[in-house]
Amino acid sequence: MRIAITRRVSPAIARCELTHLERRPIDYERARAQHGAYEAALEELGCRVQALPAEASLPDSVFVEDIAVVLDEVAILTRPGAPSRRAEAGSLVTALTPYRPLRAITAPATLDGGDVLRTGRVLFVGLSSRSNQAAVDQLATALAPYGYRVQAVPVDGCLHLKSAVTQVAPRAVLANRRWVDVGAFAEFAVIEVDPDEAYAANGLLIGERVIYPTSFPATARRLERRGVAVVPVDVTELQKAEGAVTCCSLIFETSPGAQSS
Ligand code: CIR
Repeated sequence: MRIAITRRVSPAIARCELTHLERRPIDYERARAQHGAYEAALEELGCRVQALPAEASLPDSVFVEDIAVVLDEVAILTRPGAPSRRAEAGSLVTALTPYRPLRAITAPATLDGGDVLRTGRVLFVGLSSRSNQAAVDQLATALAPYGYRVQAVPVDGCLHLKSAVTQVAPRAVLANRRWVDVGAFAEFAVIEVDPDEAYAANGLLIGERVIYPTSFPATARRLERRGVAVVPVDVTELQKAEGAVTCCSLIFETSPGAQSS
């Protein structure tokens, strides 16, 4: 069975971290409704959604992806680059414990899950304002026994590696080349975002379909022309918090050895 762990939008989301965006008012009720529709899309794609309650004092806690990297054999708790986000781990530890043994990234390493793009047995890890080389080294050491290779990828101009590139098909990635050198992804066909849609590289591949924001219609058309089936979701309020579609869930298979994405 495929699980998607989510967390309901914090009533404090207006105080979220922002790095590349200007602060704009966030309509909390609308954000909650959009998040609910996102969870419905996860269910439509076969996930059993396990929704954690909102955390009143943790503004960014809806973005659960940043707090853990869940692999088939083990889950790695990150040490988020923004200190304000480090308390988000608590309830996720409780949620993940039944499914995986847990390991943790420790200081001086910092890592946001948004910087980790897994394709098969390779983890591409963004070197960003949130994630550093020490985290790459710790991940490589922790995961080598399971046969994973960890490859650092510098990102520049955006928050996370997965702001710049995500996998959208078994052999294709969607990328904004202004923010990442796609040389690391030589085994993949590269679909480029529309030049007017800089933030459009984040899609969430589940099975054979991609949950994708309605706010990037030109890039969505590019995906569809390349045979990628898009499941549209309106996440405009979460985007004001510098969030995207991968960051609102942790998706994995319950049975060991199954492919998680
Ligand atoms: C932050 O700056 O940490 C949040 N406001 C947004 C995190 C988005 N996470 C993601 O895309 N993986």
